[in-house]
Amino acid sequence: MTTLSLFDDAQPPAVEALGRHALLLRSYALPAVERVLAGLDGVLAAEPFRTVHTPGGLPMSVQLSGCGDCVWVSDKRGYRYEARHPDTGRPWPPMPDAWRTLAQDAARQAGFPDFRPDTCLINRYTPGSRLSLHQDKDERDFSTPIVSVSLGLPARFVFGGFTRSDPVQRWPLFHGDVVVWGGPDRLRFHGVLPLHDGHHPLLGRQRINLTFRRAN
Ligand code: MD3
Ligand code: FE
Repeated sequence: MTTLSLFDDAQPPAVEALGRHALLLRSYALPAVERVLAGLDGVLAAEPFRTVHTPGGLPMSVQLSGCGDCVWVSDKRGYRYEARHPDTGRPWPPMPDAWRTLAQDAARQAGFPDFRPDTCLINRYTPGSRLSLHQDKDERDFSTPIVSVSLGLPARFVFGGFTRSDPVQRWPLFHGDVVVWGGPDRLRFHGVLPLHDGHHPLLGRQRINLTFRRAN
C-alpha cells in the first residue's frame, strides 16, 4: 500500500517552463546559499549598492552593484557595460568562484554547457522597488543565456512577449530560485512588480537578484 502525503504532493515541481527556452529551477541555489551569501558580503564590501540614474536623469528604484570583468551601468551617457566604475574609475570586484560555479551548473541543467559568464549584476529591491518592463539588449551576443538567482523576499516577476504591448504572465520567484533564459526567450520583455513588504530570515526587508551574463 502506498503512503499518500498531501504535504509532498503540494511541493511545486523542481523545474517549471516559463517559456520554451526559459527554465525555472525552484530552490536550485539553496544547497549553496551560505557560500553565495558569503560571496555577496565580499562583493558588497568592495562595491556597495548605489542608486543609478536612467539616461533621462530619473533615479532607478532598484539599487545596483556588480562584479566580474565588466558591469552594466547607466547614466547620462546611456546604458552600457564598463570595465571600471564610471564614478570611481576602479575595476569591479572579481566574480566569486561559488557564484560562477552555481551559474554554470544551472546553465548546464538547462542545456547550455558552454556558458561562461563574464559579469554579474546585483539588483537590490526594498519594499516598493520595481523594475519596469524592458528587454536585455546591451550584450554583444544574444545567443548566450542569462542566469538569475533570487534571494530574500519573493518577487512578482512579469514575463511578456517580443513587443512591449504583448500579454504578460506573472510568476512568483522565491529565495533560492534560479532561472535560465536562453534561445528566443532571452529577448522577451520582462520586469518586476513593486516588492511587497516583509521580513526574510536571512536577508531581512529586501530582495537581492543576481544576474549572470556573457556581455563581451
Ligand atoms: C528574461 N532583473 O537585471 S532577473 C535585469 O529580478 C532584470 O532583478 C530582474 O531583469 C530581477 O535585467 C529579473 C530575470 C531575468 C533577467 C534577464 C532576462 C529575466 C530575463 C532576460 C530576458 C528575459
Ligand atoms: Fe532584465
